[in-house]
Amino acid sequence: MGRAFVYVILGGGVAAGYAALEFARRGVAHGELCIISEESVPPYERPALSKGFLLPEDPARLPSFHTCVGANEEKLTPKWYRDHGIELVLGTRVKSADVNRKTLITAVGETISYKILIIATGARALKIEEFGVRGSDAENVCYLRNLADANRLVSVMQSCNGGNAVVIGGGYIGMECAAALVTNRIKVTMVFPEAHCMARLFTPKIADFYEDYYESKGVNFIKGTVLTSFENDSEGKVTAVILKDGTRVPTQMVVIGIGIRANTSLFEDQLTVEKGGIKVNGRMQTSNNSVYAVGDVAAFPVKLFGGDIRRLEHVDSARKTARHAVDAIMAPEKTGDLDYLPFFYSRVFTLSWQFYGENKGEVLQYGDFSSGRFGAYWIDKGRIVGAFLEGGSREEYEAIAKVVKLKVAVKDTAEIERQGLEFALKV
Ligand code: FAD
Ligand code: NAD
Ligand code: ISD
Repeated sequence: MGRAFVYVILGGGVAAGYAALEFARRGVAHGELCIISEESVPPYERPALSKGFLLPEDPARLPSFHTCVGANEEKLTPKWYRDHGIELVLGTRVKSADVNRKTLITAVGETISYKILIIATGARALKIEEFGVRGSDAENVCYLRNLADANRLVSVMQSCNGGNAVVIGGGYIGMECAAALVTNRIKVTMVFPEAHCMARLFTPKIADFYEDYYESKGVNFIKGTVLTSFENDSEGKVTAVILKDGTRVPTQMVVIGIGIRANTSLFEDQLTVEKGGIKVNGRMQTSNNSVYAVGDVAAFPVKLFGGDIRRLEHVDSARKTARHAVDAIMAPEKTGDLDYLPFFYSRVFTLSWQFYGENKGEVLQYGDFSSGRFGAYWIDKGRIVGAFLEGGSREEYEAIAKVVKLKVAVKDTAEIERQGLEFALKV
């Protein structure tokens, strides 16, 4: 058995949703496009899963956060796909791909062929077993990547009300889930190997601000160590975590966020892979002309970084690379190389920050770190290459984005440090 399409998007996450919207805008004909997804629902805004979805009051639930509401665009409901003649093949895992034959084979043995393929398979959460620790399949241990994980996390949280949780990992998932757990009246201990939270991005001073804030909400930090084992009760539920330094932390639940791996495995021996992702050019085209890759799985040249190949694990990049691939496919003569400004953000409690560019070179920090009105610029080879701001307004965030986009030259670092945000607002 088999079906044939002109365009197939493999993966039904954020990038797939934004690609579908762009295909529709460019007038894809009914029956030409299909999205194959292992998930049982159409594409949704994954960032909502660690924010609105976990709220104790009036939590976000589908269909409210289907793509593309996160970018203030249309909401693509199941009806939208039907109305646009876009086939959704949901609850379906693709188990093999052949880019020479232009075919995909699903777990139930169906062959789906394409003329053009967009790989949008995203990433999977790393399991603690990959670090030599056993037992994360216990019913009160949670990961968070997809809707099924989020539903499970909510149900474990509900059965833990007023209790304790251990959060393993001090990155995005760890920080956002810890805030959500506290909001759900659960007492949190965070455990991570680095000296401070968000070590890939924050400076020690920036991290201090967020750690102090979390501590004021009752979060306890255990830094510089890792989990070595779980302790379980007779039903297999985790009752405590044991750390490398010997500490035993009793707990009713565990949330693990220790990074991701891009889902490249179907293509590793067929397409060029770099930086843990599928390598593409500025038009999101892989080493095979008929195959494009977008979102978390794509490693693409970032013009702003001199064409360096980067794999970015963030939603803005997923949205923009997806749209760019469709532009390159549907309007090749009018589409050049993507000129992307890397953008990262988070929202926790009443805090909210944005970061643009890269955190490379010398850092200049400004503002009032006690009141939560602060920011930072990163300067490399005499130019601003990165900018961070907590609690900014839309205009202020646009200003810091602009100084990075323009790579503004810096003559007097002391003066920029003194001016702080004003410097960006004047550019
Ligand atoms: P995904 O959205 O992960 O979609 C991949 C899809 O491919 C999934 O539907 C998956 O089931 C499917 N798939 C994979 N393999 C197969 C296969 N073999 N067969 C069929 N289907 C397959 N980024 C931010 O910038 N800001 C945030 O606030 C933010 N919050 C986040 C919160 C959470 C809880 C998570 C998990 C991520 C968050 N991110 C955030 C990251 C952001 O969501 C991702 O960068 C984005 O989802 C990537 O989009 P994607 O389409 O490439 O991958
Ligand atoms: P991450 O890379 O942000 O953080 C991983 C963390 O794991 C590290 O900070 C480290 O503290 C910890 N770690 C690594 N090895 C460990 C070990 N052996 N034991 C204990 N801790 C260990 O990854 P994440 O937080 O898991 O997030 C997963 C993905 O979701 C990322 O792609 C992230 O970008 C995305 N996400 C983004 C946002 C956002 O942008 N606001 C929010 C949620 C999730
Ligand atoms: O970018 C995002 C984000 O942070 C969310 O929570 O998209 C979602 C949507 O705003 C949810 O509606």
